[in-house]
Amino acid sequence: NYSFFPGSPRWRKWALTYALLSGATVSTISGNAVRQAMQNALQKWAQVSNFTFTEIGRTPADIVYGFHRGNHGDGYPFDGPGRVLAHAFSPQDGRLHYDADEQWNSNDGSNVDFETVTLHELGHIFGLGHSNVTGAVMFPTYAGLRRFLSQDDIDGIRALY
Ligand code: TQI
Ligand code: CA
Ligand code: ZN
Ligand code: ZN
Repeated sequence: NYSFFPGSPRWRKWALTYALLSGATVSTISGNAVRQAMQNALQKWAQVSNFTFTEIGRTPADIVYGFHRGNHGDGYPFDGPGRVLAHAFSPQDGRLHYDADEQWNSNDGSNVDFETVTLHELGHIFGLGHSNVTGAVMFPTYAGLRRFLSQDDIDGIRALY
């Protein structure tokens, strides 16, 4: 089943803002494709919760996402192509980092699917830990495209909020 972070940290408001941090650039995916995939993933969580999301063109924002490579100053260095793809912090931190050294591609399933990873990392942003349900977005194994929330993910966010 779903899980929460220790102490069940959560957001204390429903209207969250988000912003794309201009950091490392990635050749395989455009800025617009990144923003579109983020919008799609946020929409899927919004459909099953009371959250609303508004993009703003500056920081600070509640959710700040962007690409970083190698050691990027938060104590959790990225590791080049493969293995760690992204990480996110628990509420109410809001940082979501993607490893700029991956073959990100929002449409090609043979590469790392940006929307799939985003859907998972947003779960962490909201306070969900990992699930042991195979097929849940919060199941901690990447196995290609997984762009829809499972009932377990929905039960998790509804139990937390
Ligand atoms: N990144 C890990 C993850 O997001 C980082 C991590 C490990 C983590 N333990 C954590 C983050 C506990 C928050 C709390 O799970 S990852 C997948 C999946 C990763 C993995 O790069 O390994 C996805 C990122 F689920 F497919 F394995 C995205 Cl979808
Ligand atoms: Ca990596
Ligand atoms: Zn980081
Ligand atoms: Zn995870």
